[in-house]
This record gives sequence, C-alpha cells and structure tokens, in this order.
Amino acid sequence: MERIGLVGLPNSGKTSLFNALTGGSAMVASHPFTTTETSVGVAALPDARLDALSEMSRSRKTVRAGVEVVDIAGLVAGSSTGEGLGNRFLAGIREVDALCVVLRAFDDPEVAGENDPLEALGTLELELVLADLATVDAQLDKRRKAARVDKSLSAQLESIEEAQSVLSAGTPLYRAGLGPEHSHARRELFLLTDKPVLVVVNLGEDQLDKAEPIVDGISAALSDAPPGAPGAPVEVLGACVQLEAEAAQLTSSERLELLEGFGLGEGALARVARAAYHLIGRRTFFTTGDKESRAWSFRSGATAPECAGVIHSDLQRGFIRAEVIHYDELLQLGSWTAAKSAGKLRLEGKEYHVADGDVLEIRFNV
Ligand SMILES: Nc1nc2c(ncn2[C@@H]2O[C@H](COP(=O)(O)OP(=O)(O)OP(=O)(O)O)[C@@H](O)[C@H]2O)c(=O)[nH]1
Ligand SMILES: [Mg+2]
Repeated sequence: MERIGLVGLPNSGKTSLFNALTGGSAMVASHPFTTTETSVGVAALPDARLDALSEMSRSRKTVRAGVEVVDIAGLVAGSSTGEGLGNRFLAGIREVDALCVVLRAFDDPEVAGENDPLEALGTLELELVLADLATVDAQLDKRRKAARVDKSLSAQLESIEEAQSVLSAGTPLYRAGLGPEHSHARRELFLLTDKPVLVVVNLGEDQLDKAEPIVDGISAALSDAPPGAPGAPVEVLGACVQLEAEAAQLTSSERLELLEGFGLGEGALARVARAAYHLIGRRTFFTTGDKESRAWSFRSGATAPECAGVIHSDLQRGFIRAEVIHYDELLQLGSWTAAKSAGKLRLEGKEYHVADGDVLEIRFNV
C-alpha cells in the first residue's frame, strides 16, 4: 500500500502529528532528533458517507479506510551531505510515495529551534533539491552514453535532463508541473522531490485567529513555480498539532466540544488524513449490510474485479459481476432492497472502473 511520509526540521511536530493521526505513542520530546528510526502507522479516515450508510443499514460494525503514515527523522541544513541524521532521513523519504511537509509556526521557548515556517520551507527544499541534484548528476553521464547506443533510452534521458535543469534552478520537481509521464521515466532514480506534496503548518494555539495569513504566505511561496510551468498547486493546511493531539485522546463528543470551542469544526486531523489519502491516489468504495458497513481503499482507476480483490482474492478470482449504486442514490432510496426493487442497482462487468463513492456487492463463483 502507498505511504505518505512526514518530513520536516527537528521539533516541527512530526511525531506529535503522527501520534495524533495514527493513535500511536512514538516518542515526542523538546530536543531535536528525538526520532531516529522511522515508525509506520495507519490513520483512520473519517468519512461521513460511511457513517450515513452504516446508519441506513443499522450495521453492527463500521470499518473505516486508512492511510499509511510514516514518521521520518528530522532534517537539518546539510542533511543532503550527511549532517544530522542525513542518511537516515534520506533513506526514510525515498521509501514513501508522497510527502507531508511539517512546518513549525508555533512559538514555544521550551522547544528548541526556530518557528519561521517560510525559512523552514526554504531549508527543507534546498536539502531535498541538493540531494536530488547529486543523484541526477551521478547518473547523467552514464545515461547519455547509453542513450547514444540505444535510442529507446532517449525519452528517459530527456526527462532526466529536464529534471536537472529544474533542480539546478533550485526548484523542487513537485513545483515544476512536469507531468506524471515524465515522473514515470525518472522513477528508477528515486528522486525525493519527484513525489506529490502536502504541507501542514503547525500553529500555536495563540495563532489560530491569524492562521489564514500564515497559511496563505506558505501557499504563495509554493506557487512560485518556474515561468510557463502548469504547476499543480500544493495543498497547505494549518493545524495546531498539539491541540489536535490532545483532542485525539478524548471521546468523540468531548473532542468535538473542545475543537468547536476553538472554532476548529471537526478538527484538522480529518482534513490532513483525507488530503494524504487523495495525494497518494487512493479512492474509496463501500459495502454495507446489517453485519457491517465498510470503506475499502482502492487505487484510482481500478476495475471492479480489482476492487473485489481488495475484499478477498476469491472474489477477484471468481468475479462474475458487481451490483453497483452510488452512495448518495442509495441513501436517498433508503435501503439495498429498496434500490433493488426500484431497479436502481447497475450490473457491471469486468471492465467497469469503480468510482469513488460507489457501493458494491460482488457476485462471484469459486
Ligand atoms: N507549543 C507547542 N508545542 C508543540 C506543538 N507541536 C509539537 N510541540 C512540541 O514540540 C516538541 C517536538 O515535537 P515532536 O513531535 O517530537 O517533533 P518532531 O518533529 O518529531 O521532532 P524530531 O523527531 O526531533 O525531528 C515536543 O516537545 C512537542 O510537545 C504545538 O503545536 N505547540
Ligand atoms: Mg520525531
């Protein structure tokens, strides 16, 4: 399964965010480099659609989809050449499919380090760019020679050269809007900035009323792409990680009360988890019945048999067809039986591409 990795300077609140998202208990401390080994956890994905289905079916159990999150060691200036925990950081980040950059904005004299999120972004991006540039430079000569002999390698060479010119200008590849087909050609280089990115600005409680200008400032800096680049916008979310972490320990009604007291609605964790889930290309389909209602995670673009295989390999092997209805239509009709008698269940075969929000029942035979 795809994973999103938390990346940031020491003491930016990565592990606090990791624990809050995953219900984990990895060590959090006010000194830098508290995290030395990566930890992996699953963040459950709040989903109002699932809650509504579960209520409709009076399900005894409700099972959420999840997104795998990796807590990575902190990065400092010079990490690309081995400062701090440089190598460990680089290894951790190479293994994930998307990055969640955590920038510290909160001010706390007890916690070592700076709280200028823009400067932190600059430091992080520079290290990532330098590490990528070193990788690209080490490969280019060899690949140019190879492409002279084997012309089929020239498209790949071109996209690596393109990456070099972007990186040489100090721009991370995720900002350059190069398109997924180029990224595919560069995949075997495992470049750090060739992954989709989401930014979380870790705000202090005292900053919640001025969160917008802080978050907007980071968004503006990130949209500063090279001229002409389509540049997919990077999503930036503000969160008071400490407050959210405390709230995550409470029962759901107490949590809502606390967060609403701060004007935070359902809280930022749900938004972070959802943004991460979408960033790594995950989508959700549902199954619902009196036993359980469940959200299943699938890769965007998957077919009905592939989705059946997410439930159980037998269902994929023996797939005959799927009965499908979109969740909102089902909710309107009020029950699976009602949908069936109204003739609203579509029968879909092996070629059907499942849509986010579809409710499925698989017919199979093994
Ligand atoms: N005041 C305040 N402190 C926070 C907040 N988030 C985290 N902290 C504190 O900052 C310190 C560092 O938090 P961690 O979650 O360990 O940070 P980290 O980024 O994982 O740090 P390393 O693993 O050392 O790279 C801890 O003392 C936290 O309690 C916040 O929103 N407000
Ligand atoms: Mg940590």
